[in-house]
Formats: sequence, structure tokens, C-alpha cells
Amino acid sequence: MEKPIYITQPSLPDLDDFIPYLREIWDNKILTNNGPFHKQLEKELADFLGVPYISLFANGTLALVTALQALRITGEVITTPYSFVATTHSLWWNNIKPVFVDIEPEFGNLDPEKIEAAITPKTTAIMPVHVYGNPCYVERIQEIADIYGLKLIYDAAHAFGVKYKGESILNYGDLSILSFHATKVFNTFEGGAIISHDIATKQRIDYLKNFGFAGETTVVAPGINGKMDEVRAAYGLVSLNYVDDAISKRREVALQYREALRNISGITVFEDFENVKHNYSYFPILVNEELYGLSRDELYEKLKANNIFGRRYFYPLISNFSTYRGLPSANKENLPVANRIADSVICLPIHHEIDEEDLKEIIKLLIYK
Ligand code: T4K
Repeated sequence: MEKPIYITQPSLPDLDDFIPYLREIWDNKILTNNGPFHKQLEKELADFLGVPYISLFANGTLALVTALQALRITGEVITTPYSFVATTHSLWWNNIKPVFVDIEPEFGNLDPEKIEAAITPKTTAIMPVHVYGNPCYVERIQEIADIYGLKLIYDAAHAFGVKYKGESILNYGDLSILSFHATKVFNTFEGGAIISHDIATKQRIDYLKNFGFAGETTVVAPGINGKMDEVRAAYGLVSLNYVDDAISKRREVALQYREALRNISGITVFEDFENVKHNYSYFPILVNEELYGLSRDELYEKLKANNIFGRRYFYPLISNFSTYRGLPSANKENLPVANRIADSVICLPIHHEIDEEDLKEIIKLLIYK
């Protein structure tokens, strides 16, 4: 390919649509601290996503760190090693010990059947990830959380707009966090959010993201500066108009990939799940070297040599990074499924700008070895 094809491209709104918002910011001189566009985006996103309360953040990582603070999580938290490092880093920043539990092979999410064995008297919460926007086994995980009196925080960074049984996946658990990073289905350049279910919790989150201020002279906790500014909130308002279209274009790409790759020996594709409205934020495939004839890394390099930039999300596993590999739960024998998937996964480019020609080229490279 002459032009590079990246794993993703941000869906940018028409610049002319954005300029009037910038004028308004220039006129009213409110640049940040819960300004009018910030308030409006919180309201519009809550309506769009079908969730009760949303608190905007400067990025998804600060949202994760603050979610743990908001619920006063301490001790040990059960989590998945198969995610972006920010998931586990948010525990580290809160001085919480991550306890890795293996994933299930079907969707790549925390395996509910392995959670109970990892619970100790120090466990206070479970932090699963809806990886690639694939919903976790939410009912089963909630059941376990209830039995053991644990909090449940979902890292839903990939799950913007995903529905399960007709309802937003973000309504499960005590809190869910979103990322609005440039590489996400809905972006505000950088950005993130916490979804909460009652006004008191939203209030606490909003204090925490503003240094802990609850009024001009009262500080209720050692909060952080996690606020989203007005330019990005305004940009979010404009981009929201484009997100449905971007998701339906991604869906078309996913359907064509599946059609072409489903029957290639040694390639596994993930299908749509029953009862789920997907957002097609990623298109992972698994490569079985013996059957396919190329290793995952050989395929990755071959695509790269042709200007096609897939990504090995999520390799290496978080539990194999130096910061975490000393933990007892990081032992490879404890995480066989996650290690196997991390060693065989490659995410193919998927975004709204991929056209027929791009697809043909990528598929041709995958079919003819
Ligand atoms: N939890 C989970 C499960 C997450 O996946 C993430 C973030 C978080 C929490 C934390 O949320 P944030 O704090 O980030 O809001 C990217 C993103 O930086 C990261 O947000 C994301 N997950 C992760 C999965 O991917 P990289 O290092 O792989 O991205 P990068 O810069 O290599 O970009 C990939 C491709 O996207 C580029 O080759 C081209 C394209 N691109 C990228 C950027 C940044 C653009 O076209 N424009 C752009 O501005 O981490």
C-alpha cells in the first residue's frame, strides 16, 4: 500500500462545525472548571449512552485512579492481566495490590469461574475489563461480588455505546470508566469519564477530580486535577453527532473481515454475541502458527512491510511487565489462557475511513502467505 493504514484513525468532525464553539469559549472566557460545555457534554453523553450520571475526566487513566478513590478501595483487587497497562497502573497509583485472574477464551475477559479462588481477606473489589468492548459475564461477576461483599469497577474504556440485553453495559457494577482517547470510537483528543448510579457518588467523584474541593473553602479529600477543559468538551459535543455513523462504518469493515477470514485455517475471528450491540472498536484475530503457517509476529511484520499497521493488543500481558511479574498471581501457570491469547493475537486496522480497496489489500495479504 502506498498510504499507510493504521489500526485506527480518529473520526474528526467537520472543522467548520467546531469553530463556533471556539468563538463562544473566546467570548465567555470560561476555559475550564465545570464550564457550560462541560455541563452540556455530561448531559448529552448521559442521554446518548443511557446512563444516569457521568463525570468527565481529562483521560481514562485518571478516571480509573479516581474511581478507586471514590469507593475507598484498599488492599487487594482482582483484575485481568489482558488489558492495556493503565488498568493495573491505576491500582499501583492507589497502593493497591493487583491480583491477576485468568481470562476465558471465548471473549478474552476475566473468567468468573476463577475469581473466587483468588479472594482473600484483603480483597475489597473486582476490576474487570470489557476488552475490545466485549461485555464481561456481568451477571455472574455481580453475583460473586455480592456474595463476598466486594465492590465492582468496570474498566469500560473500549465499551462506548455497547449494549447488553438492550441496556448500556456501563450500567453494570458500582462504577464504569470510559476512555475518550484519540484512538477510541468516541474521542475528545484525550478524555475519559466515570459512570455512577446515584447523585451522592457523582458528587464525591466530582469533588475528587477537582482537588477534593467541595466549595470554595472546604477540601474533603486529597483529590487530583482530573478535569476536562472546555475546548475538549466542546469538541466532544460536535463529535457526538458523528459517532453512530463511525460505528456503522466500522461494523461494515468487521463483517467483511469475518466473511473473508472465518474459514482460513489457523485464523480465529471473534463473532458478534447474542444480546449485544457491539461498537466494533477493535478487530482482533488469533493466529495458530502450526495451522496458519506463519507466526503471529511474522504476520505482524509482513503487514507492516506492506504499510499496514496492525497492533498486538494486548501483548505483552500486563502480568509479564517488570513492575508486576514478581507478584505471585503473575505466574504464567496461573494465567495460561491469557498468555496463550496474548501470544497469538493481532488486531487488524478498523475504522471509518477504511475503504474497499484497503480491505481487499489487507485480506489478500492474510489469505496468500
Ligand atoms: N483501560 C483500557 C482498557 C485502555 O485500553 C486504555 C487506553 C485505558 C484504560 C486508559 O485510557 P486513557 O488514559 O488512554 O484515556 C493507545 C492509547 O494511547 C490508549 O488510550 C489505549 N487504551 C490503548 C489501547 O491504545 P498506543 O500507544 O497503542 O497508541 P498509538 O499512539 O500507537 O496509536 C495507535 C494508532 O492510532 C497510530 O498508529 C495511529 C492512530 N492514531 C493515534 C493517535 C494518538 C491517530 O491516527 N491519531 C492519534 O492522535 O495506545
